Amino acid sequence: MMHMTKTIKEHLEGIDSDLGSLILKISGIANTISNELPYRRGKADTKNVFGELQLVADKWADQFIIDELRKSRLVKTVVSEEQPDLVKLSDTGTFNITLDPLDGSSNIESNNLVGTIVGIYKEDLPAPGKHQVAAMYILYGPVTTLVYTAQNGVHEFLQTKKGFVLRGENMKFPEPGKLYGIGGLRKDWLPSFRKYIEELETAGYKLRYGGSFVGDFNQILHYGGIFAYPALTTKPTGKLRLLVESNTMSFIAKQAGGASTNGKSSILEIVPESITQRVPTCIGNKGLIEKLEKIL
Ligand code: AHM
Ligand code: MG
Repeated sequence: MMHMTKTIKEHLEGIDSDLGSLILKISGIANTISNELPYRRGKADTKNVFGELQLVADKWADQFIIDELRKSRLVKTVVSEEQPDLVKLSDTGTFNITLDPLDGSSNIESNNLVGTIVGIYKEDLPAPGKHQVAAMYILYGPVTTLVYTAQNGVHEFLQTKKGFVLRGENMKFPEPGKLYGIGGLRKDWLPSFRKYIEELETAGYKLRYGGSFVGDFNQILHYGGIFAYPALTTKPTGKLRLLVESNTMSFIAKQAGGASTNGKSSILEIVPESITQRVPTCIGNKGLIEKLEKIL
């Protein structure tokens, strides 16, 4: 049996204590969310600011997480995928949060992967992704896992009866990588992007795409390769949201020795113009991202 000892609480002892408390508090939402998912199914008959039909689970998880963040007293404001405007929680909190409460929620119906994505800033939002102080996600899979970085490397934890315990420390994208996972219809990809993917296929990279950013990113982190929801001829900015989705994963990728690009330069450098901005998103092994930037 695997020898599992270090808890997430112990692991967080090495970082700034308020930040450690916040990450620990957020880790505490995972059990409730995975336990409630069986009971929070179906459509909510409302749309979010992106015009997407919300699910009962999306709205419930959003409210639940925001309430927990409020209780922590550590958070000033939240930008959430499910909220049209910045949500103010307190005047005194130290942190500002970006949140995708339930990413990949179209996977709920088929019981495929979903996750929660959280970016942590001290600066007021919207701010460039490179200014995050920490970033994390929770993946509700066969085992619930949590991945975080507080600029101290990327670390993965497994949910057990004892809570989250350390599974992998200082994770790096394996080289040269094995997989690619790309969203959008192939016929809508830009010709240069399609050519790039065909080269990867020729080189032996295998397609694995599950329709949840958290799950698709997580497998690239484990096996190496590239994830993208690229610019489409029909949607030049792609689908993913800069603040609540792409910046958070890009920050984790950089800490894991990888890189991100919108096609031209690092996603983390983009100065956001609005909290709802979308961005073409390509993330993975650094060499693959550099090659993609050259081709595009
Ligand atoms: P969501 O947060 O509303 O679920 O939308 C984001 C999801 C990502 O998880 C995933 O990469 C993408 O949308 C999948 O889109 P598609 O279903 O078009 O493949
Ligand atoms: Mg999402």
